Amino acid sequence: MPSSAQRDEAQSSYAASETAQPTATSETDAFQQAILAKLTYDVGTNPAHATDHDWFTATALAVRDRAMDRWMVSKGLNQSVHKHVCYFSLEFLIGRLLSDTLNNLRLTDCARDALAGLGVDLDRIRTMEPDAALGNGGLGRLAACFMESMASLEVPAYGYGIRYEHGLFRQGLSDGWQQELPEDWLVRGNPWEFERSDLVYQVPFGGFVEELAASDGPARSVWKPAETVQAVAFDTPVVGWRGRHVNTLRLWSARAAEPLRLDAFNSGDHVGALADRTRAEAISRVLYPGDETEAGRELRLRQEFFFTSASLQDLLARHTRLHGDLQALPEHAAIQLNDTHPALAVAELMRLLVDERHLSWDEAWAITTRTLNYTNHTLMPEALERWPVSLMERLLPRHLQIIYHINWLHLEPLIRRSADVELIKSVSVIDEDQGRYVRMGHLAFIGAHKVNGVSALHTGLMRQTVFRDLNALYPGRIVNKTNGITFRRWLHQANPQLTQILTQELGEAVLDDPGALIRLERLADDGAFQERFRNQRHAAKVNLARIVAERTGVQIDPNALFDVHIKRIHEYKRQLLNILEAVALYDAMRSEPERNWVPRVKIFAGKAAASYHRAKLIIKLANDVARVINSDPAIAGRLKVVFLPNYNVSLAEAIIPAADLSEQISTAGMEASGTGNMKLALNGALTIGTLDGANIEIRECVGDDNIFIFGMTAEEVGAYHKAGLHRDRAGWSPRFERAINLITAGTFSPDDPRRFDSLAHALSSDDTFMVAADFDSYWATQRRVDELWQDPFAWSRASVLNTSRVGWFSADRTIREYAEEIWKISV
Ligand code: 26V
Repeated sequence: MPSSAQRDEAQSSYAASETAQPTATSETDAFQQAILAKLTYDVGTNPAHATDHDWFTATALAVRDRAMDRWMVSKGLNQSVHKHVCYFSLEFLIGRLLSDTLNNLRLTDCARDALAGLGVDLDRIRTMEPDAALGNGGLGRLAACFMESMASLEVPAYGYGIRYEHGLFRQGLSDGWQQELPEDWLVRGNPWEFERSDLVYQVPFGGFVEELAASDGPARSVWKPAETVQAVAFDTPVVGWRGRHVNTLRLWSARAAEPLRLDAFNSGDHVGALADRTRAEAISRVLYPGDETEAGRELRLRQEFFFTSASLQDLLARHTRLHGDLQALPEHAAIQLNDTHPALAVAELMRLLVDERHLSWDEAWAITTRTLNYTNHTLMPEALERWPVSLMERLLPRHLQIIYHINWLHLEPLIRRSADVELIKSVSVIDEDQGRYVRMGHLAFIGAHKVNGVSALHTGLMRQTVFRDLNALYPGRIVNKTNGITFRRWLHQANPQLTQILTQELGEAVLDDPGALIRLERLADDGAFQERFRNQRHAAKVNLARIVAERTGVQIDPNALFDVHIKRIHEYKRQLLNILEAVALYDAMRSEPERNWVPRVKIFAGKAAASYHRAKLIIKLANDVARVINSDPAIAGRLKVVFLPNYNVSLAEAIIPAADLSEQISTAGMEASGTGNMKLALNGALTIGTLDGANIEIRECVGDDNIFIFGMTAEEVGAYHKAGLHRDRAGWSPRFERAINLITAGTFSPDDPRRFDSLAHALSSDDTFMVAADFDSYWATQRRVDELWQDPFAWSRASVLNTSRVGWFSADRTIREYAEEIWKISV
């Protein structure tokens, strides 16, 4: 961080403009003029003809202008300061930026008034902005929260990633089946970004390596690539809280070195003339939606190397320009690898330092391992990245050599002290069990200064499982950094009504210090306060009910318990367990219609990877179950099931403030952390969850009485698997059996009674995710939820206590911990 003298100097130009604060109205007038000028001179229209989208663009451009001075100051600061962060991530799931930026610049009211004066509604035009969906789920959203938090804490940082032309697919539903539709966020332009057409790096691929003998020293390796793709920078300002600091999100777009082969074009081959260009530009065409298919894998590796190489070249160019001496790189930059997607950074930084800057191997290795850090986000074996050696050899021959050498230096001491073969196999970067693969997690681990997990449980499991032997070789390298969320987006902006109550009760300070939330505790038992709290929640539920009606045609009662399960659809996240509970509840309601059932709406939203057939079948099941339950008069609307299509950041912002119950029911040991769990608890939802990921830490904060924990622990899941019990359906309870039978009897799919047989069969032959094993505990816990709901005072108390006690999950806390323990930057 800069010294105060540095900061003062860097900010002096800005301070001059700050001294003459305009009055509120003149500020509104000025802003109105700015919007009109943008509308006329940049959008090229006038108020009489402007569409909502035109107004959005003009407003965004006017807002962006307000961040420019501070951006320039911050940049100056970033370059003069001791150290900055480079956050390398293949995903940034940003969502919309207008409200975020307005809110952080404290310009929301000003913009609202300015637009109102022009007859334009801010809340309407803000929905014109497409979500920047440059990510799949938790990992990408975490990167977006971290960017906002780093800017807010004035941690100098660059986010580095890919400017995908098409983000995550839009999800449509056709007869309850997921359809993937192309996403087109850039078609109408992106008012936030700046194309830096002068900031271009060459990224090489393929070819071969030549060994050049040198008379005066060791042979040098020279990579002769077959192909070069250009990386063009696009910068987006990331405005921190109160506009104090603005960081840069730098996304790379791929461009062919030669846009057109004129000879081919002139000879009439109009398609062939563009072939190289198409191939090069494919790199930044589309985000990978999770689990890759074989055919697409090569492109994914090209994406990973493309952005890693461009980002490192950019960092080295900046460092050389500002500081000269490469040995000092670790004092000026900390690189955080968001999962293994940028793990090639280990080999690429070595290549740049050794081959291109002619440092010795040992010097380069010291710099590399002092600069890089790696965050692991999953231990699921099928999600651990590994690349076939053959593919790596073809695409990145020099990197494969470097990786082999790194691996040799890493294994050689073990071989020398004749460590056992199993140990050597387990810590080797090359997996040779079936075919030969490069293990990217191992590569990142070996090349990193610190390696972190994202919750206490997950970090513990890293030490015990995937990285056990590496942890023993490099003790102390693994640290925990429990995830966090930015409260600016997930509380202040998504839930202005709750925020208003908080500022009224706790003062404006609560906006700056999440720790202040704890002072809400004293109001948890206050009847009058509870009523205000409930009214605010009710309004959010009315709003969600409107959205549900618009998008699904289903009418839901805002007085019912809103039970929310929103996240990617995956077997380990166990949406199936929740649907089965809905079926069992439906069954129970039908058998005892006279009972005093708690009215409940089960709300699902989430996307399945396009090639994940079972996840897509689960979506179909949710929709089939919903159709039957919602139209059955026998249960008198006391249970409703809805599947809201196209879950994204913006939809999350509408659902979260309206949730009463938060479903965090992953098989214990499988969800690294979760962050939706934090967002929902912060907004007053009670969690029903397993002892998994950050749920454990949420329980520690909110207290046992204010969370519903059920099911097996991670340890018990392990033991259950070991004993083979997951293959035994003998333990099924009658209630679970009945729910399964209803499904396999075609109750919900009369048009195709066998539709869900594969799901039922999987549960009975290999219940990997413990759906059957945890069902009874889940059912019983849901009935405890019903019981508490029937006591509005007790429920509201627990809800208020959730909001007040989860301040610790602010991403500001997480970033402070990274800064202190990993990056060595003082905040
Ligand atoms: C998992 C799997 C599981 C098996 C098949 C394919 C597949 C593909 C991707 C993933 C997850 C990738 C990494 C990820 O997004 N992890 C999430 O990171 C969040 C932020 O740290 C964390 O809160 C989530 O628990 C974790 O799943």
